[in-house]
Amino acid sequence: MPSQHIRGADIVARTLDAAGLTTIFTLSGNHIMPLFDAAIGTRLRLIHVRHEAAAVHMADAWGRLTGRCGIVWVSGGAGFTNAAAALCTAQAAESPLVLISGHAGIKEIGRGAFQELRQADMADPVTKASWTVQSCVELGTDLAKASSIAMSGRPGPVHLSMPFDLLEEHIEDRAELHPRADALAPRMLHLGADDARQIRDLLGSAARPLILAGPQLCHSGHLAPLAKLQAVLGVAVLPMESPRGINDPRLGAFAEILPKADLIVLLGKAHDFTLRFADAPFVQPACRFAVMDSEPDAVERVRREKGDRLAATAVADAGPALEALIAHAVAPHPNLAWLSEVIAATEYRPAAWDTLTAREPGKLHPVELCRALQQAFDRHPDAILVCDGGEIGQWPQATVTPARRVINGPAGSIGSSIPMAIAARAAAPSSPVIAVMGDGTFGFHMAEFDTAVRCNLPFVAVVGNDATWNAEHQIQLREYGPNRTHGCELLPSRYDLVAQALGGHGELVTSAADLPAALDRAIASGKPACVNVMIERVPAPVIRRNPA
Ligand SMILES: Cc1ncc(C[n+]2csc(CCOP(=O)(O)OP(=O)(O)O)c2C)c(N)n1
Ligand SMILES: [Mg+2]
Repeated sequence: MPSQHIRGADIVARTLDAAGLTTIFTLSGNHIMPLFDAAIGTRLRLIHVRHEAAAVHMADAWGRLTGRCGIVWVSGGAGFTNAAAALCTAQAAESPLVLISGHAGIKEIGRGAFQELRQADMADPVTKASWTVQSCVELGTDLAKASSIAMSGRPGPVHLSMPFDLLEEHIEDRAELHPRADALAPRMLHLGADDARQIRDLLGSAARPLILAGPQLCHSGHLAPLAKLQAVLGVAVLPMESPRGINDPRLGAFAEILPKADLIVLLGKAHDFTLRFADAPFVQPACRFAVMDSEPDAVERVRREKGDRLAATAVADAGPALEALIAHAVAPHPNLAWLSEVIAATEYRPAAWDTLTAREPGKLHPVELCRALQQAFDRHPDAILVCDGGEIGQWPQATVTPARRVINGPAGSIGSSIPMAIAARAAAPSSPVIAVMGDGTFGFHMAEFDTAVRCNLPFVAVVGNDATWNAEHQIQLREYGPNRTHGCELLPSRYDLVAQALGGHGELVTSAADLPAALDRAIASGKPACVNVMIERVPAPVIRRNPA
């Protein structure tokens, strides 16, 4: 081929390389082998996995931790459908990623092509945008558009199918095939000065205001500005990224003071189930609202739900709105007693937890597990916490205070933590990564220990092993009675030996006294590790100062 010609797949690889999007989470397949070939000679690094959903979870965690778009390559057909299952986790967590799927050749569509499937239609409900590239000329510019959409407004996943024949096609090289760097960047919707002042004055006129920040502001990079906003306004700013919503154990006894608020400012935070739809008795009927959201539909939803109690609205991105509110702050809110009351409620944890121990021999109570975890985070302040899975996942969210964390998020999906931990290590190569998950959750992606060993991306999976799908078992106990529990039992399996068998480090822990040293050994091993901790089967905490 003459040198002035370029292959479609090379356009894709070079676009990613030029944009610095060089970490690719992928699993091979016929349709994307041109991309694998095109990666040779570029800076692209392929982290190739054992299940396509894991690649999406990795890109999701990567996006949340780096603030840059995660990139996934998967094959067409079943490779794509496996990957698609993980998109709703990233969508609900407002995490930017581009899923590139291989696809039957465009010339073969409708003719019974191998793995022919309406992939773009399938991904549509779980993405911000989803389409099939229509010509080789558009491969680079469509990719740039996909990245920009993923990063803009409320961030989220975008899916792009790239037909095999377009990736293989050779066309004359020319400048317009290669998008400029700014074509991949997000389009920002800033909060105007008038809107910022209006919200500020509204906050000042309320007696007991609260600011609730949505999932995208819970990602690394926004936490310091959120704390700053609270400091300059003297108004509590609460990050919300848990499907447990107002009962998120990270927010302590927040649900107890929420009904006292007379103004709730939703900063990129959806009016949804996590707030119990902000209805009484969770929120007082006279409470007013203000909304800043990049999506006009999200603003309209609050208007529909709350009518004339909606006191101010602005269509603006959450990140820039946060900065504008800080810039326009003048004096702290006069009701500092209210701020203290909110902080006291959200920081409240039952004193009994400090000394709680397990009743059953050979097992730990989850708070004992978390005590040792907190010590590990004290020793490694740069460590990243990944939390997942059912009842056990709630305990570290309540009690461990890492500088950076990734949780499965509002989708309430389990299973993502092993891939997310691997991606966290790739994003922060010198930081220990500790992922806490249930035994059920461990099973979803345990083969990714192989990926972590191969790619030298160590992390520690701490399994709270109660030999149960306990979150669902607890529902059965509560709703249907102790005689009607079934279908949620698991075995007390040796997941530590699974890690060992795949080339990692494994520890079995059956007493609280042994856990700190086991965690130390796991971190020091420099290998992907599993600390398999036998725990009691207890319900997750719902924190109240005055339990009913
Ligand atoms: C993908 C997915 N499948 C099923 C569920 C329902 N679910 C939520 S928690 C849970 C049990 C988790 O068990 P485990 O990981 O062992 O944690 P535990 O609750 O036992 O602490 C299940 C099945 C879900 N949320 N997401
Ligand atoms: Mg369990």
